[in-house]
Amino acid sequence: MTADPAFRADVLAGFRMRPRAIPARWFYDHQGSLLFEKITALPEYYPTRVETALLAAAAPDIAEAVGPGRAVVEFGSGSSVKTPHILGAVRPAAYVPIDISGEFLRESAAALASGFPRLSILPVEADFMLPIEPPPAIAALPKLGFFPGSTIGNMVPRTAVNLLRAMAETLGEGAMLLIGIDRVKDVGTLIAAYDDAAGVTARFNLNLLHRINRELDADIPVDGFVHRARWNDDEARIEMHLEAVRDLSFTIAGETFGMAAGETIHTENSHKYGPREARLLLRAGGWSPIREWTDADDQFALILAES
Ligand code: AVI
Repeated sequence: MTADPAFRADVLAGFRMRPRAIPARWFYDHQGSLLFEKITALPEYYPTRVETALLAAAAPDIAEAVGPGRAVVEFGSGSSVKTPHILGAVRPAAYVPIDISGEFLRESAAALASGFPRLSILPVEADFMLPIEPPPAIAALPKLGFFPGSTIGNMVPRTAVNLLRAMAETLGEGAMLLIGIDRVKDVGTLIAAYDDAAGVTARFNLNLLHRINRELDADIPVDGFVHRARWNDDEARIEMHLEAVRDLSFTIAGETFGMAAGETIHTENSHKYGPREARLLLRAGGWSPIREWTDADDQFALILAES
């Protein structure tokens, strides 16, 4: 398999720097995407369950606040459980899923088409971190952006603000945005969600090393690493790391690296936001929050904002 040059560059740069770090977006090869799907069904991983229930319960309110005749633009591939709730409630004029993976886009568009046979589905294969020209067919329609899953939490706040601004540009005048944001909560619940008893999140994290071995001609001894999930209170985020359990030496694309026992590779941030911080983040990104829905335990928030 020919490796993605950006993956190769990020991995080599990530192993050369201190502390070592690799961007979380590289988790999602085919195997990683399957493992993430498993994570969303774990008893400890509350975000998917709570957000889906919230969407179902708030759907009539959301439809009323959003009004008729909008095109729904979803950032990231449509999840099979969440998207139908929003499409069923809002009854949009068109649905535009945006994703960097054409394979995922085609799969999710096909799955939705059978449930919404009369809906015009216009997939766009693109990196949604940058402003995108929407398909001409929806140019004149007001838009509702949909960004569930607290994916915004995987970005450091500065990147999150840039993304929110890019979304405002993509969606144009009079747009609204419905975004899912995970809340700060007790550390025990958070750690359990990112270090589950069945070890699925550990496999998800370690799969990054398997992927490097598979795609970058590397010989990392994966059994020399363990999964770690930590709460960073200063940054209000869960961090995932891969920690070397013994002194290690390996090569990646012809370059030799050494790691001492206890050294880690930082592989993911998952920022959590309190109610005020979430609203501040949206405002910094050019959006004014207008409605908010949370579950009874205030675990997760769905926020509707206008540009
Ligand atoms: C995709 N993203 C919102 C997940 C999260 O909760 O930060 C990724 C994840 N990493 C470990 N478990 C789930």
